[in-house]
Amino acid sequence: MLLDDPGRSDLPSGQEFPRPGSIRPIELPVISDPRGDLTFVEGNRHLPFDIRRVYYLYNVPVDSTRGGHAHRELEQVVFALSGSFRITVDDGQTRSEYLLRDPRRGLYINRLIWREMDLFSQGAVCMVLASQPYDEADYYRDYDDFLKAVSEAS
Ligand code: T46
Repeated sequence: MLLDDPGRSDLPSGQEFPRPGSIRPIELPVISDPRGDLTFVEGNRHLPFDIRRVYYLYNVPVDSTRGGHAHRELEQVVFALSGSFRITVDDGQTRSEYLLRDPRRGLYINRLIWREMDLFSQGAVCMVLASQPYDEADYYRDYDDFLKAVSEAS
């Protein structure tokens, strides 16, 4: 699936907090003029969390595979700031693939979602906005441990 569908730039008021294991496209605003495009993001406005960490992947070899884990609590939104890559997300029952290639359109990934990233284009830059600081203890890096956690949460 391409993240090219129009989405929302703001969460409607009163919207329920996303359930664990949920995934959804996020569309950010853009202000365009002859000087170029400007996109901005504010925590708790365009995303359903406070942004407590930003990291980015770059100089990624085109045959690289990243991810291969899920998080206990962390929520994230993943963007392709430049170039493109595929992200495969798995809630323990269903796997979906997204091609990220538009810096305005990201993918929100709640806790308890397994993710893998590959098919990086030359020069791709992936930016991730995260709800928590880095904590290795928050990772499920073993797929069976992840499935067990999903079944315990449901
Ligand atoms: C995710 C995908 C999209 C840190 O020290 N601080 C950090 O904030 C991060 C993200 C990583 N690290 C260390 C941990 C490892 O020693 O950097 C090393 C590589 O991390 P990892 O193998 O987890 O990188 P990816 O690209 O496979 O996964 C990352 C995130 O970890 C993950 O949450 O969703 O990007």
